Amino acid sequence: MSEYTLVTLNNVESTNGFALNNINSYQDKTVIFSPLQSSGRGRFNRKWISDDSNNVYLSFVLKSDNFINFPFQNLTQYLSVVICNILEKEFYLSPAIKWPNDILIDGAKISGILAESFMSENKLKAIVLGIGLNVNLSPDTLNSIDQKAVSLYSLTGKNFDVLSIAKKIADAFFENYENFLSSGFSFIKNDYLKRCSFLGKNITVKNFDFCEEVFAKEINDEGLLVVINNSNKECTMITGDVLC
Ligand code: BT5
Repeated sequence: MSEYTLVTLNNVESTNGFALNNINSYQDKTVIFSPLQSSGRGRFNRKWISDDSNNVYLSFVLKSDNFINFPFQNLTQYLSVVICNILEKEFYLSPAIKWPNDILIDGAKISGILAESFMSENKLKAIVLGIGLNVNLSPDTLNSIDQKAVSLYSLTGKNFDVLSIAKKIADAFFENYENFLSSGFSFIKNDYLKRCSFLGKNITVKNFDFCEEVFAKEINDEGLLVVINNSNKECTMITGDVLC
């Protein structure tokens, strides 16, 4: 397993924001953890909702002198597989992955992942890979979210220690990180596909403000979603959202 450094904060606006603002203070393989987060962010400027309960807010600082050949496209997918393994082994849940990297329990979102990059002098210097996992989030807060959402607490009625879950996630992430870096998506393809929801079904996809009904054909060897649209044309989705 790769060694990593864990930095624990008490409270933060956003672990991703904190990591990016202090990027020069942290080496490769630093993990920033906070049990509280007041201004979490999602993709496309969306918000990651929290309350005053303890949850897992984690950001991995990943640096390299040479990001050529780095499997960027699949990094969030690698983390989604890590999270699914933990939800299955530690909590006996049956998570599904909604492309590219939302983690759902019975169709309700329990975890989201956001990768951001840090550039300097036109060069990519670091990636900050953030994950939010609803551990003790209250039913009231879950109800305020504009899609179906759950927490470990809402599913089990139990409160959990978030630091120990955060450590399990970081341990599992770095256990196979080097293997993932050398093999890319092929290293996780089977583990990813077996949790993949929506494949072989008609789905709605959204790219910016444009929604379209398509048939979800497959995930290709690069981890991209291949769909067939209404004109019977095959398209590969690189970004965007899958709606139900
Ligand atoms: C994500 O974005 O799902 C990525 C979320 C990443 C959050 C982590 S927390 C640690 C780190 N620091 C940060 O500031 N961020 C990262 P996206 O796919 O855009 O989904 C956002 C959507 O998920 C929202 O528009 C809501 O519909 C829903 N959502 C918001 N908060 C949620 C929550 N706590 N649980 C479930 N769904 C939520």
